[in-house]
Parts: sequence; structure tokens; C-alpha cells
Amino acid sequence: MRIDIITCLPKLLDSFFGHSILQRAQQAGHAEVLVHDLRDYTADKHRRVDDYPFGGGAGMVMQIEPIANCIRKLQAERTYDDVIYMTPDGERLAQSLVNRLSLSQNLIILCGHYKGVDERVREHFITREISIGDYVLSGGELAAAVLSDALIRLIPGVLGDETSALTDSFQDDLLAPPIYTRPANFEGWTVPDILLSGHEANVDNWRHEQALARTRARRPDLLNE
Ligand code: 6GU
Repeated sequence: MRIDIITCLPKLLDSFFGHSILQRAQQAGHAEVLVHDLRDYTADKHRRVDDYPFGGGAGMVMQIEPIANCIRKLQAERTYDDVIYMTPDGERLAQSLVNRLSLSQNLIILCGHYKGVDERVREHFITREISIGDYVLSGGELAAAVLSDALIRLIPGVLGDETSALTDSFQDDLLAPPIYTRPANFEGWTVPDILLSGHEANVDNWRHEQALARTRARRPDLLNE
């Protein structure tokens, strides 16, 4: 999967993708994340990417020209499955949407800033608008990083244990059960006996019961009961 992120704050994203699992995924060739600085696509000598809103009002608006220049250059080089705009008024991100998007070959992600982008960008370039939750961030960069992380970890081979993405919280609409590791007894705080029993079927049963109980207690909205 290739992800092209368009932003006016590239440094913010460079530091994020230069670390841990995401960096290893890129080095192993599973994913490629390219961060594009919008200021490199403006013809303006001051490298401006925003301007005052027509009709007046507070806040600046991201201009269409540099965004159009960047998206068109990328689209001339390859076909994109989606051109995504990260915005608090987009579709709320959930694992089901991450799963669907993970089948993509190439994605463009545009990060919003200021008051947002000129509406003509949304009309003519954007194919999908995504929010990461009902709160407002100062820019779409963190949201783009969240989406990219959720996508890249689903690519086969990225996680150490290839099956572990399948046992995530939310992957089957249940929260994950409690997990433990050594020592079995820490200052009298012990691990449930069943996990030490070596009886695989009983362990599976226990985990499923725990996942159900935890989901019922914390996120009853996930159960259709
Ligand atoms: Cl995608 N952008 C911004 N600026 N704030 C958000 C968001 C996105 N999702 C939730 N809050």
C-alpha cells in the first residue's frame, strides 16, 4: 500500500512515520508513506497556501491551487483508490471502515487546517471525508497519522504474529479479554488458574466469556442484545 499525505506541516508527520512498527513496515516494503509539503506546490512567491474567506468571517481558508497542483501531479503518476480529506465533519472512523480501506493500493490523504479547505476541493477532488471522532483538532495531521497507522498494521506481514490483528478489540465487535504474562504471582496478585492449566479449549472459552462480559460492562452499544 502506498499512502501520499498532503499537508502544510510535513515535519509533524515525518517524525511520526520515522518510528517503530510503521518504519519497519516501510523498510520491509509493506507500506510506503510519502509526505508532501503543500508549500512546494504554490506559485505564490511567499509560498502562501491560505487566504481570507470570501464574504468575510474569522479564520483562513486553504486555497485550491496548491492542492490541485499536488493532487494532479500524483494522479498523473498512478491511479488512486480514494482521495481522502481528514475533517471533523467527515464519516466517523471505525474498524469496519479501516478494514475496507485496507484493500486499497494507493491512497491520497489531505490534511485540513485553519477553517478548512475551499469547498471546490471537496467537490472536485475528494472522494471520501473522514473524521476520527467527535472533538476538534487544530489540524488533520494527527488524524491522518491515526488512519495510516490503523491501515498499515492490517497489511499481512506487518505485525509480528500474523494472526494478532484478528484478535484485536473491535475486530469481531467484542473488546479484547484480559491478558497476563510472567510472573504468575506478583506480590500475591495472581493470574487466573485457567490460563496456567494448558487446556486450550477451556482457555478459549474463558477468553470469550471475559470478552463478552467486558463488552457488556463497557461498550454495550457494540452488542446487538
Ligand atoms: Cl480529521 N480533523 C480535525 N481537525 N479535527 C478532527 C478530526 C479531523 N477528526 C476529529 N477531530
